[in-house]
Amino acid sequence: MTTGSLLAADLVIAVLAAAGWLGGGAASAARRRPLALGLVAFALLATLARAITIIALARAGWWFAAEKVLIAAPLSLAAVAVAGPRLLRAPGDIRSVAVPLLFAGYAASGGLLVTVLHGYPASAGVGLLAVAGVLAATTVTWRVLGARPSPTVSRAALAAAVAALVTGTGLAVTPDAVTGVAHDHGYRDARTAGEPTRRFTLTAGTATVDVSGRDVAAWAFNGQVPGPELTATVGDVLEVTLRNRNIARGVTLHWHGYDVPNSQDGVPGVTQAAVLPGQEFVYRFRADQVGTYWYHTHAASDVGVRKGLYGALVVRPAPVTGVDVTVPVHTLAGLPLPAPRVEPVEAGVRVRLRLINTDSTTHRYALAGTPFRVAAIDGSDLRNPTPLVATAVLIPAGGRYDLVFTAPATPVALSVDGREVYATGPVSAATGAWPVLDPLTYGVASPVPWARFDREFTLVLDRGLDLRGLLPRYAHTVNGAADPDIPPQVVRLGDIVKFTIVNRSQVVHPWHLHGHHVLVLTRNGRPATGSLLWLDSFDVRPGEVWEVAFRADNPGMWANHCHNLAHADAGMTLHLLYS
Ligand SMILES: [Cu+2]
Repeated sequence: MTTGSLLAADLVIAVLAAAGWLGGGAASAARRRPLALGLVAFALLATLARAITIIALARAGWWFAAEKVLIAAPLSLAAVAVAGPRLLRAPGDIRSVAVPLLFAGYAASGGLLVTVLHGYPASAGVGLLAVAGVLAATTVTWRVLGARPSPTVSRAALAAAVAALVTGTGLAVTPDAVTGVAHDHGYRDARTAGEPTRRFTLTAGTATVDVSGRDVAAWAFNGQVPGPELTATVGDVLEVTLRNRNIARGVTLHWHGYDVPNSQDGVPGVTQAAVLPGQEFVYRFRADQVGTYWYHTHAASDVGVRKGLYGALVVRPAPVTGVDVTVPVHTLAGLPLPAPRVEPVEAGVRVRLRLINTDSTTHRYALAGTPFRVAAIDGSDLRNPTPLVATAVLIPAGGRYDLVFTAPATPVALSVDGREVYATGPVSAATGAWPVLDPLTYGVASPVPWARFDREFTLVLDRGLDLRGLLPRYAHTVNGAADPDIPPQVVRLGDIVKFTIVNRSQVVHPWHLHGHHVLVLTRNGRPATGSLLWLDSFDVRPGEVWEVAFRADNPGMWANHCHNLAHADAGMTLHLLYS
């Protein structure tokens, strides 16, 4: 079992245990003895099972197993200790165990609420708050059921509540704000020294586009979704004029995976102001990285990208031979893009498929009918990639894979999540059961260029209630805080920086640092053994721990966020800052 599935199992069992105790309490209050006994037996079993999942999580190296033991376990144990003996004494009136059973239920629910609502980091204040809540609920129950509340319990509830308030509850801690930082970008400008300049104009506006025969209201560059494919030859200067016709929330261009100078990065409020209707902005940078990339708006990025403000950016080495096809995958108004494309290719011709995932969730790609190699990931070539047969690849949100093969005499077909998007002829292949490539073990290793790190940061990805704004929100958090309250990570030019990224939540977080490519060191404690993997987008699945490193060689203030853009919008955005 993976840590992620253990976490999911632990959550389900915790819910069942809480439901069992609460149900048992309610049944005994209603004097329904057999039902009460059955539910209590069920709750006991679930509580025992929970002990097993927590031990398994600890053995799997899960960082937060201790916290489950510190908060959830004492409450569960207290519940069992209070309710168990009373039940075994087999009292005449089963109603007399209702309060202890309900206490057990409140305790189990309290532990669950701390995990789900508060998230990381659990503090003494939060623990005390949970205990106070459980004791208060128990006191109220006592009164409702007509018994006299125990003065001990009432006093304990009061004491826990006061202690929680005194410790500041950990809920009201305000981390250092990002404010007061001068945006002084000593960026690498694209100085022209006679390089050819590739000029494009992208005009953002609302548009009605045709997707599989249906009219869809979209936001589009130059009236099309995806926007025009921007291509260059390495060494060219790219000059892209962005105009906004009528997107009221503003637009920008972010060059996803392209390590441009900070001033060209297109993050509104960080590197530039959003381009409002009637305005324009000219981006200019040298195309000095070959490979497959994409561009998208970073203003209101969740809705903007989803509605269609994106396109491919491909920088090729000269000259290009063979067939070179870009496949940007997107979901527009629930409809999949691109439309299937069938083009015969002569046997023996080299084919490169540039797969781009422009959605906010992972896609599964399968190439049937030929052995192929993954030549590059996120624009970086892999070292000695071996041929793959009947193997699927998973591309994270924002990620790119270049698949290469020599066209066989028979047709080949590429499918995304089982839907064919590109083929050289009719192919019938069941690809759903194919194993998935692990890029961390693919290709031939080279030595990691760094042995020590100048700075190390840990990012714990989680969910939790964010109470700092006007209205509470259930945010996606990093280290217990949500944007704009997550302190920036400050580095100096030339530092070798290590990030440890831990996913404590129940959902995948595709991580994306702007302006830099990170080298994958380990995943779940196991070193990457394949070709050096330089990524700009990687899925950190529930329960996973990734260690990645990069050289701080591109000064400025850079967004560092989840590329599930709804998550980024709901708090999961922070910044990397050069001091
Ligand atoms: Cu996320």
